[in-house]
Amino acid sequence: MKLLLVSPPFGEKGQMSKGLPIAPPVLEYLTGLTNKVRPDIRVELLDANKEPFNPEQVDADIVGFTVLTPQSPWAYRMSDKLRELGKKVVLGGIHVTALPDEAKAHADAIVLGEAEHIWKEVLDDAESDRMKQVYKGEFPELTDLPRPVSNLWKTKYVYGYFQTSRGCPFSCTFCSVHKFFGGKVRMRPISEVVNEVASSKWKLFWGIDDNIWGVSVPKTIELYREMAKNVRMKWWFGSGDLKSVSHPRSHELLSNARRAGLTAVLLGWESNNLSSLEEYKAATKQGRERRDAIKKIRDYGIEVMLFIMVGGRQDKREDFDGILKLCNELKVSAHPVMTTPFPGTELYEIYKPYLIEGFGWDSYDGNRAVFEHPSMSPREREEAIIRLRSDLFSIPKILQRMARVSWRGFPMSHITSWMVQYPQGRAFKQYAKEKGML
Ligand code: B12
Repeated sequence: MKLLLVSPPFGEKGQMSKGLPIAPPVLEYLTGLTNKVRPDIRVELLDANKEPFNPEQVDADIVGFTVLTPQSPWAYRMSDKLRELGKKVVLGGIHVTALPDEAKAHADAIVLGEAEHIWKEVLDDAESDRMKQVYKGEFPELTDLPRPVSNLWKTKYVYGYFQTSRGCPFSCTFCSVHKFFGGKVRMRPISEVVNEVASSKWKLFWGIDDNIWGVSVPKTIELYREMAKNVRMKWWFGSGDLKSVSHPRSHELLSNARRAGLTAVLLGWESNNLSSLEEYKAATKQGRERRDAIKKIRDYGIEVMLFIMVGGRQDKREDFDGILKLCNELKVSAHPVMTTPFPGTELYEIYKPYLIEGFGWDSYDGNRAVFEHPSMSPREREEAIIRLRSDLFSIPKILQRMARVSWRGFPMSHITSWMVQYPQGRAFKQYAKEKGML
């Protein structure tokens, strides 16, 4: 049996984001899982951000799509066509789990939650033509996970990935993770993570944990120590909370992180507006001294980028400029996204009465204003975020920020600083051009 796994394109109407440097982790992982449970099945991968996808040319018995919310309209369209052509389609991922009834209408089978315990049964059933409509995954223990398979790509990437944990103890209202992966954090055995990274073909990685150090500071220190000992000449970046940086063992945490190859961290600043932070239930994970945390991390030679939402119902017009001011003061960059209430989250329920009709899921991409705001029109908010992004990423500003990273991180943290800032600036500019704002 032949299996094709597809990662749908990001972008409003399914246009390709060719520049994405990250190999889709989930496809590499599902290939590893397939090889483990059904080694006889031939797997092919397709990243529709980089390669055109034509259902008529698919040479596989079964096609699996991984689906995030903004990808769902494209994935559904392609699934419908494939099914007309007699192919079997399986859908999985966060959006499918959040809205199973919607997804079910476009597939022979859907997989809810994590696939580890259920994938063999899906493949066996597909082969013997008795697929169920819905398969429910469980929260697996993260021991002995299959390794990602990185050698099937037809296109080029800069970063591979590794994952050390799933689940999150925080329950921020905007985030899908708590519900999907559960509030109990599961960690992989340290030796398995270290061996996987050490033997991977990749030199650069995205550590895709939701919080690279917030799960348990002592355990994370242990992980970083082992990485520093056993992984040579590999570097990575990831997302982290601010609170852990004020842990009594923060010196050990940060010095070992640097030695383990951490070059940059995307810090969950979440919002610059305190009422929004409350609405997002994200205040507790911030720590009290969030500005000091940034300086502290950089002093260890690790670059920082703030992950910030803006345009929420509690935000004000001046919050857009506030982000620019914050970044200019701290000489730090940010990745600002429009507040988006994803289905299945608490924020979705809070914002439901204000959602604007006529927006498809492809508009839930972090660029569009999909709900009514008490004082700003959707257009005002969309223009404000485009302006903010283009103000943030001029070349002199990028260089100024790079210079703020301590020389302890030279050269890889400085290179990473450029690599996470410059392409983003270019992509934001391109988007502004498409919207007729440049
Ligand atoms: C890596 C990542 C990305 C990468 C993707 C890289 C790539 N090329 O694919 C990038 C940076 C591109 C990205 C972008 C975005 N992301 Co993102 N991302 C993640 C992250 C950190 C990890 C996902 C991952 O790869 N996990 C590893 C794999 C192995 O696990 P998995 O995907 O969960 O898969 C398991 C199951 O879900 C299931 N499964 C999944 N797919 C399938 C398919 C089949 C057929 C089967 C059987 C099973 C199955 O099986 C797997 C094993 O159990 C998650 C956070 C998280 N914890 O999930 C957010 C996350 C998925 N992202 C999210 C969001 C919101 C976005 C953006 C929209 C952000 C934005 N701009 O606002 C953009 C989308 C871009 C756009 N313009 O549309 C949300 C999703 C919300 C939603 N409802 O869709 C998440 C959950 C973050 C969050 N905290 O809420 N992201």
